[in-house]
Amino acid sequence: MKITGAKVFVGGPGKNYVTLKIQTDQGLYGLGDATLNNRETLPAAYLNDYLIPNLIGRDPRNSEDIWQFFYRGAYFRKGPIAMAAFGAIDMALWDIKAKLADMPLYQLFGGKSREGALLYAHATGTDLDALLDSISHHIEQGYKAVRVQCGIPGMPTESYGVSNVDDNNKHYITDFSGICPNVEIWDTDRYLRYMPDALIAIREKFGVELKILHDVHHRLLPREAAEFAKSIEAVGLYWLEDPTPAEDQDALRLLRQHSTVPIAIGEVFNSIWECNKLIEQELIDFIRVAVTYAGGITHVKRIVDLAGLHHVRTGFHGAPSHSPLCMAAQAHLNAWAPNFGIQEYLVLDTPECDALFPSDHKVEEGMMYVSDEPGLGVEFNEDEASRYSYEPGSHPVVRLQDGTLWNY
Ligand code: CS2
Ligand code: MG
Repeated sequence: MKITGAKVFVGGPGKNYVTLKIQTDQGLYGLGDATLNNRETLPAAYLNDYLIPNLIGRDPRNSEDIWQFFYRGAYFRKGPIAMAAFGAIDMALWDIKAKLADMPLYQLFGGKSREGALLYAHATGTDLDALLDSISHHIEQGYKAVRVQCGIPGMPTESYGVSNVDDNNKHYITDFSGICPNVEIWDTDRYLRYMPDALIAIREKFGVELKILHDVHHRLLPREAAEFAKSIEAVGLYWLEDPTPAEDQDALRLLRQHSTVPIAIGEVFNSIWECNKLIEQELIDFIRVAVTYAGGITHVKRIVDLAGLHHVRTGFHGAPSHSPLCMAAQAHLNAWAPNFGIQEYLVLDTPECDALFPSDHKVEEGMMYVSDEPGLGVEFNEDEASRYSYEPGSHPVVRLQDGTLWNY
């Protein structure tokens, strides 16, 4: 069996999905996602200029050797652009392998450990009342776990994750007005004074059953993160996400010394070499990598297995920028992983998105049910794809009030 060709498509309904289609001499094809949010043209160029010419003629069943060939063969290792491009190839090769076996992908990992995978949705409000309404809305939809992000009184601009749109599909983390980012202003003191009481009010209103998550988005210093975590112990958070930028991984020890709040980190990681210390030293409780950004199924499965040895559960990244292909790869891992925790999920199933990526993966009552179709269980409609092209967009950048650049 041989790979005969591969094509990259960039674009989608309100998002620049980077979709790879690998064709074989047996008519079977595989699909993968290389969408690196707000840098989408770069993995596409890496695929077109370097990787696809090296794929032609190879046996697609040798997905491990192909992964090693590209990873080691690049000489310069890791990095989000390369790993997203490898990730798309790897996903597509697993798709082909499972189609050859005529099995849904999760069967190749070891079958199902659960029927449905717990999801969490994003609740957001420019103030606490609006956030409480947004949480109620998600509970009415059946969600049992909700990430809560709230506007902070007196903060000069909205904080991370806050949107005044009630349309869950609005991709509030990308501004499509151009390639140059807007500036948001951050004030740690206001956040630390306001957010603990807001979280306590949320717990009081919704009771003990609701799983509450909160994302600090790398904004606190280690000592501040320890203070914050200590002050919200009574809330009983399901997780506190990215309390500090995780480059300085030893800093998390301070947080651990002062609090037992579960910590989730890893959405910006792209290799096991960024996860291994946090996992082996049990400095985190949930690993947040995404199958796209972290080199595909082959590499992420290694991370999941390592995490399983250290009581660390999965909480894969599921921002709106991940295409249904990445979400499908994660759905198959979620069905299997013995150390599955939760999956982030933002509603993707607009009619336009469904037309581009038809599938019967299902979301019901805050749970995801994996498709039983062979392979990843997602199709790609190339006629639909021809309606879309790349649109320049950007994340905001964050500055302190005195102008100092901070972490978005
Ligand atoms: C976020 C992300 O989903 C999350 O937890 O932190 O949406 C993040 O802001 C984006 O993926 C950045 O591209
Ligand atoms: Mg996050």
